Amino acid sequence: MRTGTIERETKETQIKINVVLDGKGRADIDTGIGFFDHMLTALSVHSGISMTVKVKGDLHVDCHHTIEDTGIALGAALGQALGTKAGIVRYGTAYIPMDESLAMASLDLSNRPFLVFNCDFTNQSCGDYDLCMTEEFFRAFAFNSGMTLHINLLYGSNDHHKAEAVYKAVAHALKTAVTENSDGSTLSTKGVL
Ligand SMILES: [Mn+2]
Repeated sequence: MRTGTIERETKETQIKINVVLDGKGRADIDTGIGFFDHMLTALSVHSGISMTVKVKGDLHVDCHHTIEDTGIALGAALGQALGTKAGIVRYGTAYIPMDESLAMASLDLSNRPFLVFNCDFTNQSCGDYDLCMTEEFFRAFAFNSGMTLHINLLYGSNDHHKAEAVYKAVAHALKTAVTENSDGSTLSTKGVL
């Protein structure tokens, strides 16, 4: 079973994360930020990656450290579960609509961390979740898992829908990319990632 476990503690956040690439997408999420829990639950359920995410952060400051550090730890846990990244489909791309919004995510589990993020929000926040943290979360997630990640919001007007479409698009792209290939080989002209 491909699993990753990360415990990370700083003066700003205490984080315990476990991910299992089992195709079941069982989510047990508690970050103290309701909308972020909603997004991570979508990421887990739609990727098929079971995720336990328990975070105690300095929310009396704001949500920044909690969300960014969760991205760091969740990315590290995914990277651990993937190991050398041999034997997987490697690439995934998904277009996901949510009502009036349409998001596209395309990713490569390449060990070449990169984030392209094209999504503007109208409002500052959804609940206690600052929408500007969406880009910070995915940057931390991509860089700590070894992923090239492109996110484009093609159109949309409702910020809740836009964010949810983005998280679900990443989830579906990830579901494809982590799928084990038939012969366990590394998809690379170099033979190694
Ligand atoms: Mn929703």
